[in-house]
Amino acid sequence: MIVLDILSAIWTFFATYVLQKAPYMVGFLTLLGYALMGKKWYDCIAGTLKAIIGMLILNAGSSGLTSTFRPILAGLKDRFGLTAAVIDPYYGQNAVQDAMNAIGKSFADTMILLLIAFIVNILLVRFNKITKCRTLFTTGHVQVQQAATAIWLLMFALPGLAGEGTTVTVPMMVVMAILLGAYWAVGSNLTVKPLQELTDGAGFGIAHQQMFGIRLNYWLAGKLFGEKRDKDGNVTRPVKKVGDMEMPGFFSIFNENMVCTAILMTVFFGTIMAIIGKPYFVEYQGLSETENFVWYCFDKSLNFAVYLAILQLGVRTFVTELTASFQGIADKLLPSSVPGVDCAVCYGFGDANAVTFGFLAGLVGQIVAILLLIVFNSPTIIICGFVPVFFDNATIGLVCNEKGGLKACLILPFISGLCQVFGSAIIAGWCGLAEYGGYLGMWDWAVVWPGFTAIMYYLQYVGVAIVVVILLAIPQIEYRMDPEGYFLITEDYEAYKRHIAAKQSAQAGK
Ligand code: ASC
Repeated sequence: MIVLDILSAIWTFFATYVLQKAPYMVGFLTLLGYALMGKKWYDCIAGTLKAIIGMLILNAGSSGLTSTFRPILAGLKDRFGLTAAVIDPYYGQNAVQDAMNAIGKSFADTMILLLIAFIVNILLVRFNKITKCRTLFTTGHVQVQQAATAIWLLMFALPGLAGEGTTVTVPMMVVMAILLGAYWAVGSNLTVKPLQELTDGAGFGIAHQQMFGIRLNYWLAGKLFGEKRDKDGNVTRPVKKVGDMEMPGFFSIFNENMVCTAILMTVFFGTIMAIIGKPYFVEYQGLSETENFVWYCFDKSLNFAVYLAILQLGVRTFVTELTASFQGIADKLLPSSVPGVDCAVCYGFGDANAVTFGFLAGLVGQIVAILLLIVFNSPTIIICGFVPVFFDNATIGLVCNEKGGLKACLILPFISGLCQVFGSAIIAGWCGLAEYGGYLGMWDWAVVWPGFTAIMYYLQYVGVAIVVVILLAIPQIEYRMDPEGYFLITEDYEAYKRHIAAKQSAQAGK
């Protein structure tokens, strides 16, 4: 008994302070990796601290962005007196909490769910010769948000499984663990190729909330806007990336990321803040009556560039530590694997301006979609939340720019913004979460999960099985498309590039 108590206490500590807190999870993996590589103890400590501090810096940037700009977007709702659901992971989590309270159910077993999910993830990667999964999730905070939304969607689709009692049933937990575990492993695995290409083999995937979105848009960017060659190998459709654009005269200042972000954000947020008006900021945001409102808007907008710079510094601080040490884990414990990390980590790679352009294109898409909902009298109105509109679309924009250039970086995030709003309006209205004021709203949860929910709603247990089979089949299909390159891409990126070049020249020779 005592042994069990001790084990349970250790687990609770680990789940609370490490698994759910990305900086410490990254630190833990760095320590483990370096230890497995047999590094000196003081090198292990130095590397671990650097990884933790880098992640904490990244968090300071991302939470600075969120806390500064979320109230501005949410202010639109109050300004127009809309009864609207805000799409944002934190609003979404609160909405689920309130909705569960309202029907007299409670779900307090997040820790157990995370434990099962973590084990499922490790097993899927450990046996990746069979499963073809190559990524270990390190972002517990998003897993908790997703677990909250998934439980509501499952209870909606399969009320029988939820049972009559006040707590969540064991069968429900099992189904949820299988579904979420498969989604996490398969989703983050899907991002390996786009991310290795973006970072030139830095050695990580994304473990976040737009993993299917990244892969689909990466594919679309290549198909619709990517480089094309004729039979002789001449380029017939070149790709002009954001970073290739040489702006003349005044416009050349846009080549500098900080200046570009500052100017564009001042124009965009300045307009939005002007529409909302000073009284809202006086009442809710601590602006004093006497302060100059134009200067206040200018100051807030400049902070976007500040937080983005902090975020990128965080990435530079920790990424090499994590990926270098992960080699130890890949060699000794989880072959051919890479860590799956927060989407913001990729903002340290590719063309920095693509982050800004992707975000703005997504914001325009969301605003257009919201106006359409209002014009067509939709029963559910959505309001943009900062986290989906920025973190999803900046990530998608960055990946699309790499594959399909500026056009892809603007058009695909714009469409993604439409999808986020329309998808969220449909699912949040249908499953009843809209009434509680929020929905998770990130790309996968606005597009992929509504699809899963519909399959399970109409086909019940058969639907659950179909969703699991679809998920598990995805890495198998990807593997079969390039069996030689599939594991090479994580094991030795330079060799992978040679493999792809050889494949391309063989094809051109045909
Ligand atoms: C999310 C979420 C956050 C941000 C962060 C981005 O989905 O809950 O706090 O994105 O992870 O860096």
